[in-house]
Amino acid sequence: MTTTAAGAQARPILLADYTPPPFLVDQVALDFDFQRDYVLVSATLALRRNPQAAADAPLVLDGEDLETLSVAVDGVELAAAQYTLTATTLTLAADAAVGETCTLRTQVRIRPDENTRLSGLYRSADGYFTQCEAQGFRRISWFPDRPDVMARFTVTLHAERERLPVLLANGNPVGSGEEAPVTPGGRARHWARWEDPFPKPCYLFAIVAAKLDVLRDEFTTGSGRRVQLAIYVEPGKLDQCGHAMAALKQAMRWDEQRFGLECDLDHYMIVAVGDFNMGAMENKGLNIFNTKYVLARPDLATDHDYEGIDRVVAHEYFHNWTGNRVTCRDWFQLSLKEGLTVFRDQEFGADVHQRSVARIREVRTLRAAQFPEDAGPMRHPVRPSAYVEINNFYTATVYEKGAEVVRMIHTLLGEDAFRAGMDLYFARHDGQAVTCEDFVSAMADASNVDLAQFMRWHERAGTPRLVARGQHDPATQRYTLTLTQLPPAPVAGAKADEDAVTPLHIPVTLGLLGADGADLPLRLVGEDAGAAAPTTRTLSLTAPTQEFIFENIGATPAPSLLRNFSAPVRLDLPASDDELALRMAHDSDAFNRWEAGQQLASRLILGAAARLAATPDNADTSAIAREAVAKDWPASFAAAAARILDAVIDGRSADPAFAAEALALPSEATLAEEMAVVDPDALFAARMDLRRFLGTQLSERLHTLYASLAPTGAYQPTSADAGRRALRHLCLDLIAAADPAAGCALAARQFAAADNMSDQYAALVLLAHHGGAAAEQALADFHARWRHEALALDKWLLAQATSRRPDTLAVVRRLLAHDDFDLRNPNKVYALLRGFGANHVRFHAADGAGYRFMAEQTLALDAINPQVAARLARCFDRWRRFDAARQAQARAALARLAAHAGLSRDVAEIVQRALA
Ligand code: B3K
Ligand code: ZN
Repeated sequence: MTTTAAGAQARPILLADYTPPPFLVDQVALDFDFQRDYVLVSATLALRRNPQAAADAPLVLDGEDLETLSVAVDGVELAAAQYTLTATTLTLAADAAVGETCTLRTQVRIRPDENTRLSGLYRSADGYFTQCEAQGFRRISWFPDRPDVMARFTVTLHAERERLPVLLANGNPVGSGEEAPVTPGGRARHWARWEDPFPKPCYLFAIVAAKLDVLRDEFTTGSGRRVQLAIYVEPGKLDQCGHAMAALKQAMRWDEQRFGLECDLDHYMIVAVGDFNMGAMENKGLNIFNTKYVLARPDLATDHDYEGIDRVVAHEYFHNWTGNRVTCRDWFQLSLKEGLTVFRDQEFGADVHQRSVARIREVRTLRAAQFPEDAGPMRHPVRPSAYVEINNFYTATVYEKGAEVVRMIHTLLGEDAFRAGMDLYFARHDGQAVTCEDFVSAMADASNVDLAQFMRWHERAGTPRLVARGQHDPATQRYTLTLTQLPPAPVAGAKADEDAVTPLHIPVTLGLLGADGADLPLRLVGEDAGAAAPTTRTLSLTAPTQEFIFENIGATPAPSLLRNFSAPVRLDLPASDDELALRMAHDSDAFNRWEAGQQLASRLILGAAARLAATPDNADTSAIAREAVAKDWPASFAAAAARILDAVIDGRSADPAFAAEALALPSEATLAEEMAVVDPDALFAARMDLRRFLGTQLSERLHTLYASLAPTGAYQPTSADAGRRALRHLCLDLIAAADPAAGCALAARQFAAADNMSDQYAALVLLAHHGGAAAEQALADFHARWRHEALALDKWLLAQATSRRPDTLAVVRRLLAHDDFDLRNPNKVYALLRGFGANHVRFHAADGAGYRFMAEQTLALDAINPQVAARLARCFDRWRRFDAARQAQARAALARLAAHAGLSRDVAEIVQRALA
């Protein structure tokens, strides 16, 4: 055995370098022996040379932090000279008797108790859990750790019965029993064996050995197959699993009805764990979930949490087809499974909740997270072409923009042809590891729609711009709409995308509104005059510029473009305030009704922020500055908002959830993207003042609604009830914006009286923004009541970290030392540290204290959990968009990070891109 040092400098991995795996694994038998301080892992791999690969390629396996005890081929232990070990590879020498096929057996020792990265096998509380995607399996055993190697797994687990009574793995239980203690008179042990009948890539491998309670249920599929369902949780939490179980069954039924996809398993298990890097993981038949997406009880989970559980449970279940049955050839294709599965969970959410509001929320997230990513240092196409650390590419672009790309195909093809495309995709590729092209080809072939040009969406980074100009000709009664696509705006520090000049295929769904706000029939010149003209239709923009001429348009219409947000682009369409108000009131497309209001609000806030920024001492939000802003708020905006509230008050609109979305102003992060130089203080002051203006103007209505929307019965997490609560909380927020004393008094009462976490948490957040004795009291009460509920404590941290109060950083620093904070727990880090990073005005404080703090915490965390640390480092993404003084502070903080000798590959990639 020879040992060499690991490659010092991480090189980027390129999509262009893909080659098929030299060896395939047909079968793998794994044996886990849990001892007190370590685990022995024996792996027996039935290997076969891949006929698609070079015939003389050596056998190289991936590994990380493995203590190799033995290596044997076909039952014969290898001599040290017959293999080479590095920190990350095991290479068999040419004379190691690896022929066309062989059996390789390795034995390693791993130490999950010391694994703070939460990748591979690790310990959390009283048990052991795994996370293998993307490359965690190599931290468990030597293996070709790549998704295009799919093997059948048999897993045997051995452990002390008392300490680790539950032993789980993917697939079906095939045996279990007692085992003799390790030492005579020692603790009783047991074993269990699982067999997964489906070949799978090792990133879908999972085991659990822990002390857990279980909630069981059963689901009978459309064709009569009975599936045993189980949700495993920390002892004592069974009363918090019911909602997740109901969501699972609802998702299983929905996938049968909407996509004709049935569960292929006999056992479907979900295990909840409190230490988990992300939301959940779709391991075949053995999903492992962050407790945040499993546990719920009315007094502990908000409406938002309940909906999150629905969506994530569904998402992981849907992966069983889109991801597991058909998986990715390589990690560049990640969006093949993630974009598609997000689209599926979005559609599930829309079907079971409220479609229009679901779409609005999706676009809010896209604009707050993906648009900035697309315009910053981490910008990358839906299918990236290079990465240093793949875990850095589980991004809003791969997930959310990836889902938009799938949605555009759905829009272009229509539901029936899209479904035919899905059917063809499974017919062709079931059991395979494939590429984004394979998916798009199935869609094109099933529909006869040419998607060759559309494919460019996968390769293009940045948010395209769509310029729309309309011209009405009274003489011919024609309306000409000229659509022009422009490449994404150039990004500071990034080289221009040379390819961005070739046009994309952009679906533009539109309507035209008459003066009364009603939809006009849309007939393009040359179309059959006899057929009924639709009032909403989708145009395909495929050239750089195209004209669309509509007939029989009597007067200049108000165009309603990108209905339902038909493409993830930035729209440049001039519209007067009056036109926006008309669309806000009348657009038949709910999304665009909301959109018009958002545009109007953005325009007002950005205008005011610019005026404030131009006033000296703009950090001053004193009365004079506020008054200067306030004078300019138009009464028409308040009137439009009043109409929306009136419709709820007088019962014309049964849609409080929509009203809440319509009245919620765009976030600072979204608005900042529209500023040439971001002035966070001016932005904050302007946005706050518009809230104050609305609160003042609508005061009576807000109080009326706050009272009339009060809960009438026991809490139900239905979308109807959640919508009422959302609007009521918004009313309270605006009341407090206008009259902090009155708002806080109401909030304190709501906090004390609440029988559910939604009401309680909304009140807590509001109080935390305002501070003072009532806030202190509420925070203390909340902590005292929920000190034994980890997820509630996360809320307690988050409410403080996101507080608008000027002393928030000092509070966050104090909380770092609190017994209930733990840097090793990702949920705590996300609540306190990432929560603070998302606190726009406080994180971007002019003195750079927020930046220094975040750099320091990123570094501390990097030594523990690089994946989560890299996510924290992303807080710096937009630093170049601020003024010179802030830039200097941010650059210095980033440079300090970059200079750190032991920086992980994960954080280094983020920091280097930020500084590039
Ligand atoms: N596929 C996982 C994400 C894995 C993240 C690895 N860093 C969860 C999901 O998207 O369903
Ligand atoms: Zn996913």
